[in-house]
Amino acid sequence: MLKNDIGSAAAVLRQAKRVVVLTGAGISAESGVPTFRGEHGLWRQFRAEDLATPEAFARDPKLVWEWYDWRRGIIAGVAPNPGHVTLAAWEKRFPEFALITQNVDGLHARAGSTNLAELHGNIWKVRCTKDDTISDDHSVPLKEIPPRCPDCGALLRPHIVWFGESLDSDVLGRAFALSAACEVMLVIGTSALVHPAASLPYRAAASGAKIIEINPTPTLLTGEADISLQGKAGEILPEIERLLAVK
Ligand code: BV8
Repeated sequence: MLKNDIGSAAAVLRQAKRVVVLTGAGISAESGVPTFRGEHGLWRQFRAEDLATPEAFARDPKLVWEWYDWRRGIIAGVAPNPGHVTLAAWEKRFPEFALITQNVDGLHARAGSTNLAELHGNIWKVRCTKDDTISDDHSVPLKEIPPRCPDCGALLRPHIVWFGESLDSDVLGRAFALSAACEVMLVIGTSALVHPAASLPYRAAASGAKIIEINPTPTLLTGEADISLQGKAGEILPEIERLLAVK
């Protein structure tokens, strides 16, 4: 077991050519986006099964869209934090760098990340429930709730993966391939509860990758990590970058 300190993490990363990062809601917490399961988490006020499922949407599309419209309003008012910015810069620092996110807030892309896999979709994209056409919709607030397809009039849904729905097979296949091929995987700001995303670090470890976790609190993954840095991503990531920048 390597030492749980930033210096050890920087030493491991300094040797690495193929680095993959998996993020969850915690990477956006310091931007002001509520996480799901923390004490101020989204699920504290709502029940996931009442909102983030196809059944909930079929039962009450207006309620589900009111929830997403409220979240879009919060996200529209925030900015990427130093954690997002550092990860975007790391696309140039490492010969092979890829970012896999469970987040739907679009903040990694806004920070400049381009080699990005969004496992659970994107809150700024909508999908026609009739023909699956995907389009961008950045209107805040939504022009109408629930929104309808301008072409066919069918309900639009968030282009987001709900519980009980399969992830896009190409995106998931790429995420597993990246996990299997990396030398180091950083797992940042996730409770490591939601599958299949939560199995990616185990896939990486099975191929011999070093696992570095960044999270203020222990998670289901902490016992498996080679290095566990207990703290905030927006503070720890810039600190690691400072150490890597020293030749
Ligand atoms: C699927 C979209 C096949 C909604 C989301 C038992 C075993 C295995 C699987 C299952 C099972 N029972 C049920 C399942 C399937 C289910 C699942 O995994 N359920 C869990 C809850 C057990 N999975 C699915 O349904 C997936 N599909 O399996 O398809 C299938 C098909 C048909 C039938 C069955 C199966 C679909 C999963 C996607 C669901 N959609 N989101 C929306 O966003 O509106 S998941 C939701 O949780 C978010 O996307 C989020 O990304 C994800 C994970 O949460 P986290 O990101 O980890 O956030 P969380 O709040 O939990 O944790 C934040 C962490 O940050 C904390 O640890 C905190 O300490 C830390 N933190 C806080 N501040 C900071 C910080 N870290 C760093 N810095 C800080 N400053």
